[in-house]
Amino acid sequence: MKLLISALLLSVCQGFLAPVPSTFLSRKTTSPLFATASPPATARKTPVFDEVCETTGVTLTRFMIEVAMLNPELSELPSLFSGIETACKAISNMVKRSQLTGLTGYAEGGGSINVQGEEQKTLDIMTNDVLKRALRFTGKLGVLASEEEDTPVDVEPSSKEVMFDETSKYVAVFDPLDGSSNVDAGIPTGTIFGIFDHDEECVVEGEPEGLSEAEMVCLTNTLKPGTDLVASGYCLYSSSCFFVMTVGCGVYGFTLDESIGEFVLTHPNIKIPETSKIYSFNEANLPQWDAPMRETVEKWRVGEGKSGNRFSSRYIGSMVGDVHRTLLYGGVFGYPSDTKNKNGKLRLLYEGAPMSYLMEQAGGLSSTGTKRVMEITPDEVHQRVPIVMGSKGDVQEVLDAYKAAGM
Ligand code: FDP
Repeated sequence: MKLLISALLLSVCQGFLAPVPSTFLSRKTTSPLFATASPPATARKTPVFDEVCETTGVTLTRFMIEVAMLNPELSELPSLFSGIETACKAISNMVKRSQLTGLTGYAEGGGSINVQGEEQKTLDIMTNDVLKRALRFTGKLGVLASEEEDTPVDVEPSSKEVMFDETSKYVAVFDPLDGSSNVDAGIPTGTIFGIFDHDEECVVEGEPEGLSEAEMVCLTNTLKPGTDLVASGYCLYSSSCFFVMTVGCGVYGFTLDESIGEFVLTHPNIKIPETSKIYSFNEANLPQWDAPMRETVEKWRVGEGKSGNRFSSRYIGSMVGDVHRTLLYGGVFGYPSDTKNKNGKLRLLYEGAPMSYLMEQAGGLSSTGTKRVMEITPDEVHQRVPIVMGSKGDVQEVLDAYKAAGM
């Protein structure tokens, strides 16, 4: 097997120069090496591993090294991924042990409110901190924006802390613990991240409150549409801890093997089924949804939609868990616009865009109903966006309904 992997890697490394020998093309190697949905500006290559071993297979670290070898413009991404990976392992542990270590409930006994007026859980604050620390020490981050931070935070490390050549190449946006309102009940939660290129000229010193106009412009550097994402992904803290990511050439899923402390490739090149029988919404809001959304779901309930399938409902109320199931089983997940919340609930920059990138890379669609989520440039860091994402055929049915309604 080792020999086969080396041979395959060599073929892929040589890229266009040497075609992959047909004898090496097994079922998995015939899957597309390039993105079909929303191809990035420069087509990226992804390593191809012919077999996936459960315990000694391809680790995330190894995978990212291969990605960087094949795509020299991403050479600094592995160290950043390694920071995120470490943070995910730490957060997974914190979440798992929270009932025993007293990390449950609201921060400061209640009363700690984030910029969006939501009460913060103890774990919201702690996981935010874990991520910031893990990323700061990679030396690759210029600016961070997070659900738990009011404004983007500059994380230029002091020269003492830098362990690698410091280039401040990327901007990371993340939701440290998505679905945290569920966490004390042991329901799945997750960390979502998105990575953009950073303007290397932009260096910000001092606290966000005292920034010059130029520094503020630097900080709003984070306000980019999803089409500018270099990478995105999530960690899901559930029965297993999963790390699912894309760098623009397919979606790859890794599972934490706790016996060796490594994320191991278990879900290569995830493709979402084109049509499905599952919808995933907070249905209590259905009476307030836009008519096209409401009517489509009402048809699905009774098997009168385009596919004729009678749909089932699956809603955890935790975006990472709901999207993960949707990617693997197919279906439609969403938090649509309603009469009370015109922009739905989910945040564009660190929930909507990174998850849409994954969804499109897996062959699905993600839209507000009238617009591709990936193409929306945020006006502010915590902006919300209505979302309906998932299996192509079913999401397209929603888009057609909006179109037919002249919206
Ligand atoms: P949470 O508030 O628990 O952090 O955007 C956050 C989110 O969870 C998503 O993970 C989830 O999909 C959604 O909100 C759930 O909202 P509802 O409780 O309104 O259904």
